[in-house]
Amino acid sequence: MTSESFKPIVYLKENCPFCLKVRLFLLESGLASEVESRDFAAGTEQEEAIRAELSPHLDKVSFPSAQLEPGRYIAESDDIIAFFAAKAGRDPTGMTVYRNYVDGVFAMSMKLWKENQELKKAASAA
Ligand SMILES: N[C@@H](CCC(=O)N[C@@H](CS)C(=O)NCC(=O)O)C(=O)O
Repeated sequence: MTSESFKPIVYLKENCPFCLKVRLFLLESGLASEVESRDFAAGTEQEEAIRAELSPHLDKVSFPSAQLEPGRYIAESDDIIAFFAAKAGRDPTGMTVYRNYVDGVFAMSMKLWKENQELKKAASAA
């Protein structure tokens, strides 16, 4: 397959907050139809197959991941979004739904997760 005919692929885990960030960006930017989305649920055969595909190309498999060009894989939600935004000349900070999610529910869930980790650490040290 040539780079010209290649459709970029995103690998998205169901219910993953980082994957939802990428999903929202692709939908709101209108780029969803230009990207193939390989969605999977945790603990399925699909997940195993996707991990087997990604692991030779990434230092550490995490989701979301993407194959931007044939054989060029990355795995960081912000890097994936930055790639597609630059390619399409779109500014994610101007997208209402995306920004509301990133600054609202997503930021809050990250904050609560960190607080929870710290509390667990403090509780186990006490
Ligand atoms: N900084 C990463 C974090 C991604 C992340 O932690 N994703 C979780 C799923 S929600 C993950 O891949 N966990 C490890 C795994 O499933 O193997 C990003 O923004 O993409």
